[in-house]
Amino acid sequence: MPRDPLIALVGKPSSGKSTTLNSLTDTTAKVGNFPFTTIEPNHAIGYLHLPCACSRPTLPGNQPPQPDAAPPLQGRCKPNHGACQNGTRSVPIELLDVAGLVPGAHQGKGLGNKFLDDLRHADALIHVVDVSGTTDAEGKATRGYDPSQDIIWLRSEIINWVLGNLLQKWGGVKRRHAAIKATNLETLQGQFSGYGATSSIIGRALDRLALKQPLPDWDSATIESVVTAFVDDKFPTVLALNKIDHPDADKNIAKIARLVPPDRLVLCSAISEVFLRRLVKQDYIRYTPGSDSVTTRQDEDDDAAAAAAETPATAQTTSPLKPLDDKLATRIENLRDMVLYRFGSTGVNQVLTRAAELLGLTAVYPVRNIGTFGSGEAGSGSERANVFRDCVLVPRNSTVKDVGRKVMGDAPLAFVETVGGVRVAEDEVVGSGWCDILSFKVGRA
Ligand SMILES: Nc1nc2c(ncn2[C@@H]2O[C@H](COP(=O)(O)OP(=O)(O)O)[C@@H](O)[C@H]2O)c(=O)[nH]1
Ligand SMILES: [Mg+2]
Repeated sequence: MPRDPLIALVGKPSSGKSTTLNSLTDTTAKVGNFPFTTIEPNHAIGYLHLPCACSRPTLPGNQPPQPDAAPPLQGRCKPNHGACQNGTRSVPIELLDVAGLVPGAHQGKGLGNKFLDDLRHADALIHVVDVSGTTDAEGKATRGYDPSQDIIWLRSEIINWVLGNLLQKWGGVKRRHAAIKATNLETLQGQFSGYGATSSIIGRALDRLALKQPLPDWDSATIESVVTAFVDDKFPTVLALNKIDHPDADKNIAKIARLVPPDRLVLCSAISEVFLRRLVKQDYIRYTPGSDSVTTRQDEDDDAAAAAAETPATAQTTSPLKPLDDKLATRIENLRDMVLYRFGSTGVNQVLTRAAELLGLTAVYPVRNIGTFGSGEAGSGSERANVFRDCVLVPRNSTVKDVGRKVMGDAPLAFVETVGGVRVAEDEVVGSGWCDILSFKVGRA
């Protein structure tokens, strides 16, 4: 059955991996049971924020459109996993916290080879980079370190790890390749299957290189170029430039931005997100994760006083939030200035969104009843109560059939319907807003 996507956080020690992971996993939204059966110790569940199908105005159930009224389906959207708030859905996604990597990791430095092995099943990486320059390559405290170095050496550690594993066996690989008259693709697939590589990933890497010589004649530079092309395709990487709240961050960000394509970069301050969410839990502030605004008791009291001055007849209300001491008030003021006003948000939600974009993840909503989008059988009375209970994330170019296998397992499909009861072919490719609400009917057609 197709696996669920897995995104791994990598980086040197003290770059902020654990803080970033906390900021992605600890959501204030209501959380259901995890959809994943086994959660290993270094695995966690993050939440990807997406516009939910329930808020599409064109869907039956949301029509006729009423000006200013929320789409009626939104009020009945009750995800089994994650949450849906005002049409924004939090979809659970599995994350892997890889222990800190240091230069020389592929040779075993800092147990690096063991940690690299954890990456085998990752579909994408989030490289958490400390852009404050206050930690060196080993993660020790310093000042003025150039974090663009980390981007270079970490990528080469991953390449050298895969390369080392391949070269160890290269003699035997070559002999077998010649003996069974295998194609390059077949031989490499055998070698790279342990990294969860598909033949299309390996095929793309080989196509890009357009190599002329047969595999047994490859020199070491050619082998390295094959591994590099494979790694870049198998482990697409988002750079989470973390600690943007630090005064030294700007010049380091500017340097990295000159070296890396913009779709691979996200600026973030994980510690700011963790701090804000803690204050929300303690009733000090109002803050919606991902937004640029924080409201304190002082703000609410000021607003209430202004409102009362305009309409003196109404009684002035006081904010239910707790008052802040000077230290907290100053910290929030700094965070507003250094992070929220300058960058528009703490950035952590975009880190995950960007990784999902690199993978081309599409949200698909399997429903029992294509007329109501409910999960109950027609006529059971419950079919209208809850809509869009399920949402699965599938990779780019997945077909209706792929989704069917993921949702229904090996059960034979009679037919599949989408919005309006329209039948769809099993080889139709699903996309956002296209064949992404599906009802699978089991049995003989
Ligand atoms: N200024 C600042 N410090 C951060 C940020 N994120 C993490 N840190 C600090 O960096 C240190 C290492 O963080 P941690 O998450 O444990 O790093 P890990 O070793 O990569 O898991 C801790 O002292 C954090 O408080 C951030 O966004 N800004
Ligand atoms: Mg850690």
